[in-house]
Amino acid sequence: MKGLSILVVLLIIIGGGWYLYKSQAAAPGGDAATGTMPTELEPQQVVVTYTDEGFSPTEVTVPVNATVTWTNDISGDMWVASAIHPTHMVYDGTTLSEHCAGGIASSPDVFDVCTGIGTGGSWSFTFDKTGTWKYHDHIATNRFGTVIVTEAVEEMDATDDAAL
Ligand SMILES: [Cu+2]
Repeated sequence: MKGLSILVVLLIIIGGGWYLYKSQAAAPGGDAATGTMPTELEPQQVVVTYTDEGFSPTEVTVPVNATVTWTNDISGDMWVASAIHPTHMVYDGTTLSEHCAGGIASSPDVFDVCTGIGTGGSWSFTFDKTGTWKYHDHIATNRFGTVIVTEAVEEMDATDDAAL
């Protein structure tokens, strides 16, 4: 019986020692793994200028959670809104009358200015959904643009390469 107790104590000591050895041995690998982990991407900022020729550039490609800012360089108002005119439902599934009640966007996730932005003014929107998002000027409905929102995979690969 005494022999068994000693054996159990020995096993605990050896087991504990092995565990400590394993955790310490694993620690440098863990740190290295953390070091090569891609750091969280800065949200990209992209500017689209609204000119007399339309949106410029007409199409932009950004990683998810990027913010696109439209600046109005025309003499009239600019009203950026999700496709499809006149309902503007494509981005978030709600209609213009639902998400722009009272001329104010019902949430920051509404891809619709919901009002006219005057000359020199700007409006920003952060895209948290991947996809190809077409938009137009709700005042001059023959003016179109596209924002392509991608997963941020390419940027992460670049970070990994830089770390190696
Ligand atoms: Cu419209």
